[in-house]
Amino acid sequence: MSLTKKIIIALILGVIVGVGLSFSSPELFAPIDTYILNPIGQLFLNLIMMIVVPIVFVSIVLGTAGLGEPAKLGKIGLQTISFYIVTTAVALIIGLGVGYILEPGKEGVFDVSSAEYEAASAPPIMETLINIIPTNPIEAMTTGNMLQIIAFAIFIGIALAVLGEKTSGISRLFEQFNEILIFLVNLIMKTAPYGAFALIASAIGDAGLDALGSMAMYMVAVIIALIIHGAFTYSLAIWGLGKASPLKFYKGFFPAMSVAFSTSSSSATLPISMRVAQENLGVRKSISSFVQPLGATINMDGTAIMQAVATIFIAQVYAISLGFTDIVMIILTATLASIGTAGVPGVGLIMLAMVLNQIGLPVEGIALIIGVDRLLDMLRTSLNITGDATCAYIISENEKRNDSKKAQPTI
Ligand code: DAS
Repeated sequence: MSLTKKIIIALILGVIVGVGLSFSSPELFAPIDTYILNPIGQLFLNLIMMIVVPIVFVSIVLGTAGLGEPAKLGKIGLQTISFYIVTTAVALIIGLGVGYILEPGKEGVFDVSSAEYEAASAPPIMETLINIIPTNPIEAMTTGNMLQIIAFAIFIGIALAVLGEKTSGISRLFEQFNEILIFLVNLIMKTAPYGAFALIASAIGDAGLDALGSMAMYMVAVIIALIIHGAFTYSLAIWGLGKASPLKFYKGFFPAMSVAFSTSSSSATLPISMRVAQENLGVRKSISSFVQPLGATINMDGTAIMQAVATIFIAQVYAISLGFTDIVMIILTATLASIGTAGVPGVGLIMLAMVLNQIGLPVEGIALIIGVDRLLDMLRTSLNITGDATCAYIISENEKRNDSKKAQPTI
């Protein structure tokens, strides 16, 4: 049986067990979660997080060096950043539109008097952009500062590309280290069904179905916006920009989406999403190794959609009307905010606090949505990594077409 089928079965069983546990008493759920589900889920997460920093560093070095001359790196980099910014802005507009149309905040009767939320501090955006260049690359690696790791790896990759033969031994070393990491990814992937089962059973069992009731409209609004963005924006981009088949893309990329769904972490899923993009979709290694790690850190369309819907929802619950400038500020802040945060579970809420602060909405409104956020995080993380792979797929398909045109003999 294929790994994809095993993961799908594991997810279905996980949902069934999770729903069953959500009806059970806390006395029954707690020990099952503490001694079975959580340890299995955490072990799986730790296994993939163990190789994230080395695989991001080595992939970006090889990806950057593999692109060859810095001019090509500049071209691919510009295409990548532009695609990420435009699709994030589109995601926000879709989220805002669905939030205005469905009005999730007007449906339920929400008791805001007891709502309180301590926003985790997030660095100002300008500070984040300046700090992309690490003063201590080793510290960046030990602390898992993904943007700084990526920046340092790009410099190393450019040096290897320019120095060429002089550093061929080092390049070979990176390539052999990459082989080791790919072997470990394949080994860890074999445990994915078990990890997926445990993580989703624990998340659903913990959220409880009562939390889903009052937040149903909010969840429906987020899910509809996620589906619209995935089904239309990405499909249109693959078809229009990549001249490729969206259906082939989604069929091939599904295994990575299912791992993102169960881990709720773009960073943790990165090793697997790169392997799946390269092996199932034929994305060139040099492009996948550059575009996807960058995207896992700075491109989070699913998160942007949650932030847009949540902002409209909180404004509606507190009966605060948003003007045109507020809407523009939401789009700008959320687009920039996604650049500075790593792809780990729950980071979307930290960024949401930044957006709410920026437009003067009560941050304690986050307390209303926190109960269902873990479940929505699974879905939006799947979309986050899909946006990264969409960009890599489009660029790779176009590069292949350009190269084949150049190879054709001119008559
Ligand atoms: N879980 C985050 C990620 O890994 C997304 C989020 O928290 O919104 O992409």
